[in-house]
Amino acid sequence: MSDTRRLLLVNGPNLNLLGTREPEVYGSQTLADVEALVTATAAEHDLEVRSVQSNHEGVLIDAIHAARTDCLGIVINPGGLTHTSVVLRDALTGVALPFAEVHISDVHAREEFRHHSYLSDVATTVVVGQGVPGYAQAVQELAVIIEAARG
Ligand code: CA2
Repeated sequence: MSDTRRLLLVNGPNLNLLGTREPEVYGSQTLADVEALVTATAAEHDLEVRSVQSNHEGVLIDAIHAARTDCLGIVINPGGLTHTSVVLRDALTGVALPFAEVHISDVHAREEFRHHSYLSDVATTVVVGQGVPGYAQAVQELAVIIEAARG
């Protein structure tokens, strides 16, 4: 177990396209902006951040497994995998780290197929429809929970 206080930030499929299209749904900020916001917010809580974005489910799962030994929690926007992926759920429950599920858009106000998440009932906290600032909210909520758990 590492002594470094670190969070894993996970962004799933297609989130590399943030800021390039659909600004009416996802805003105009880029993935780099998201990663900078999360890093700055985590630093306020004396936490480092390791960021991963991938369009491949297995890459995300490997990153989550690696976090088991050297991260204190996970902030994840699983993208469309939210609505399909039992294996992502199993990876997150398997590592037993607190995790925050983030959605930029209000998934509950969109198509029916976006209303169900395979993660929400096992997430430590869920932040939906707050735009990119929702990632900062997720870090803050997770940091409080991590501190409480460490005593
Ligand atoms: O609202 C969110 O953050 C979502 O997780 C984003 C996913 C979507 O499938 C979920 O239902 C809700 C889609 C990510 C794709 O992001 C793009 C961003 C800009 C342009 C195109 C795609």
